[in-house]
Amino acid sequence: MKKIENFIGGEFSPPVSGEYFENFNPATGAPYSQVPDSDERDVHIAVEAAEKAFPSWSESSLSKREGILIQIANGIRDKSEELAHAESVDNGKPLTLARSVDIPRAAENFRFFASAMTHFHSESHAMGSEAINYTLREPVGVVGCISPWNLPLYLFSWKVAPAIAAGNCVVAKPSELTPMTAYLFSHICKEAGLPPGVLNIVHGYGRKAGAAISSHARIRAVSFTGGTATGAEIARTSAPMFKKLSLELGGKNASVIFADCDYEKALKGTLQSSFANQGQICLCGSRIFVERSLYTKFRDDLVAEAKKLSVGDPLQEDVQQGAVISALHKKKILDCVERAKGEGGKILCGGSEAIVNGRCQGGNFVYPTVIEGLEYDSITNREEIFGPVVSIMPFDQEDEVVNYANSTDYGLASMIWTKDLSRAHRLAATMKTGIVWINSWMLRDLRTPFGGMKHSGVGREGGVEVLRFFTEPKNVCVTM
Ligand code: TXE
Repeated sequence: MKKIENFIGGEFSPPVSGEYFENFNPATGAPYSQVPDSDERDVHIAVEAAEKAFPSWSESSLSKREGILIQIANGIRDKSEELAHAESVDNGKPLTLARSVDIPRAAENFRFFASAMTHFHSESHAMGSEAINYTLREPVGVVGCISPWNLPLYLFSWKVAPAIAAGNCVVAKPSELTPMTAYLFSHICKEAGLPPGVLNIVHGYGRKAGAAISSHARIRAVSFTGGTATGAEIARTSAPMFKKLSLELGGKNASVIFADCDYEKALKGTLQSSFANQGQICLCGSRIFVERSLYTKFRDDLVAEAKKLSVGDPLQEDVQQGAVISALHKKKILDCVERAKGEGGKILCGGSEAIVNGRCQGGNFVYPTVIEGLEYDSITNREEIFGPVVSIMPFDQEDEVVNYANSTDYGLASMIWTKDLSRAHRLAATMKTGIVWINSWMLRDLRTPFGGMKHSGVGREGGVEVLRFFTEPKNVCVTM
């Protein structure tokens, strides 16, 4: 069984405890690698390595940092097939998805922030002839990055790339459920010439290694993506220590479909937003509101398309739905379906475990599920399920659907499908979400602010926003 190693101070090392735990392949249910069970001692060693690297890295020229980030991007590109395969095995997602989305995007994150940092600038404020203020943006220091399992290398690199581009040194922890690509990536960083200690990767459980990152006094900022409950716990630890915090949390996103939409586009987009990555993307649209005059047709077509999605071995090229992340998560999803039934929901398709024969018979598969007949404010429509499960409902009035869409504690993304441009802009302005897609889903420009309102998080990633997060502004006032 392959043994994953920590990457600290440019070297590969076992955890101080010497203990490892098993990493399971979600598609087969079998353990296939061993993960270091790191604790606060490993995190502390990583912090010391990061602190040692910081003076030289933070003062290195932008062109040096840019060059190394581009080398890392090239390294990911050159190993993309190996990484895509590893991501599929580790996470259960279709290989075709890892190959077309996850791994290219991880390379793009490095390429983008290599360049973005060279365009980053700060402000000056003149006070007539009396004085001028200018703002310096200095790297924060040692920062922590904690990432989830749903888009493993994609989200890990989305945090690490801007952090190091801005001159910080990082202690990072990928999810214990999907550590493999971060491990392979640590080799890429070494080969790319990233100086020792600039990026340190500590593997292990959230409650141990993750908590040690959020509670370490010398880690000055924490960027986290994951569950809302975990985000609250990290905030409880970090806030009294006055750490900078960026929290990207859950979502319960609404797709709002008007009768005047481009029908084929809306149907295809909604199918994708419902079931991509087995519904395990914080941006997935799990509540679908359809204008009543279109409701029956749209519902029937969505159900027909959902039934056509091939569920099976993620390594097979024609499979569209792979495994969900774990047996525990599968149970959570199926329990949510039972709860929906208890709330009066009617299962139009799916609603059960999918049995996949052969190599994957011990895996964690769930059929794409569409539920009808739930109240907009039912628990099913308020709580994140994070699986291939959507609820579909009709609406009559624009005001009514705005109220429905905004009725959850979450506020990450919303999707509006209409050809009426005035209505689209009007609705975009009323949505209490950090992201609004009009006639698309997951169309991403890395320069834009990314993140959510309400319980979907605090702060924004992406473009200038994240470079501001990973730097401290300092105002210098000079009298003339
Ligand atoms: O994520 P966790 P879980 C949602 C989704 C899912 C739920 C729980 O609804 O069902 O969250 O998923 C680390 N201190 N999302 O429990 O635990 C952990 O090791 C510091 C939404 O698997 O939040 C991992 O690296 N770190 C989501 C990371 O946090 C801690 C993506 C995320 O794991 C920690 C994933 C602690 N006390 C789940 N506890 C999204 N927004 O995309 C855990 N971790």
